[in-house]
Amino acid sequence: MWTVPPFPILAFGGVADTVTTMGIGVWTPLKRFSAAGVIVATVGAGTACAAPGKDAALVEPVMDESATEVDLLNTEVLIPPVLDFAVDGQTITLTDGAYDEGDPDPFRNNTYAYHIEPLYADLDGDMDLDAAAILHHSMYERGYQYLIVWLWEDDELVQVDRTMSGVCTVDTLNPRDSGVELTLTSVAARESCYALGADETLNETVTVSVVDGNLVQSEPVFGAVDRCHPLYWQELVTLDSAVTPRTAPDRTAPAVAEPGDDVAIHLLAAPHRTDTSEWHIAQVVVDGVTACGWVHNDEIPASG
Ligand SMILES: [Ca+2]
Repeated sequence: MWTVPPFPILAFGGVADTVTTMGIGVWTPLKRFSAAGVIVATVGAGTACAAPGKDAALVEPVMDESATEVDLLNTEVLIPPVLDFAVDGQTITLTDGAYDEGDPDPFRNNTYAYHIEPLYADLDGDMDLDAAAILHHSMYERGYQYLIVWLWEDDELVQVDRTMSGVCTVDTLNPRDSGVELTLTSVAARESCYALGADETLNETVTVSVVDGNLVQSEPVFGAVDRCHPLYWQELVTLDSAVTPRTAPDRTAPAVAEPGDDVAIHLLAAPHRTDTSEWHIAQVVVDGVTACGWVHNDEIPASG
């Protein structure tokens, strides 16, 4: 199942950081161009089959497609953090779907462009179309592909301030009933393809949705959007199931599994547990399917 990545140059690099907290909420609102629609359908009235007293007017929701009228090729975009969740990303302004920092030093110049232009799906299941796109960042030989998600909220498109970490390339992005499906080549969270050997990547097909404002993986099993494949220097440490892996490094994020659930939880760790991070990515194996989840350091027993 391990495969060679299509090209080895992709890695995170060069995004300026500004201090803030990592939120799970939403970000910049964009302009609204049209209104939502709800139709009222009268069912049964005037028909031979209508039962007496049953001529009720039923509200039948229709998908609100207002988001499709927002210009996402020319807009500000937040570049969400992927390597360090304690910092915020920077914002850039896309013009015709691209941004060039204009640094005269070609070794330092950051450029961004849509790898897959915005498409529309109802990611949070509230009967209005939301948007998703893949934005490719490159700086010299380095790069990263960001899943960018916007929700239609209060008559505006609002960007979710999270993306998937550990992604090398996204080959396809398609709308699904309750999210977007990606076929991707991925690595471990917080790592870059650039720094890896060719055989530490994995091809996957996953569906991403938004649950209570949280960007989550909804298929093939519920979990974090961040990837959790072990690198060549990591080992899997099986944890007691009393821990609560979450979809984000945040105590308020949804639980991937609750203590006592019939799952196996494997921490991705260096052999001597030199990682002193507050949060650690783990594999959560549910019925043989591996999801990813974040485990707080407080829940991990100290290694001898
Ligand atoms: Ca929606």
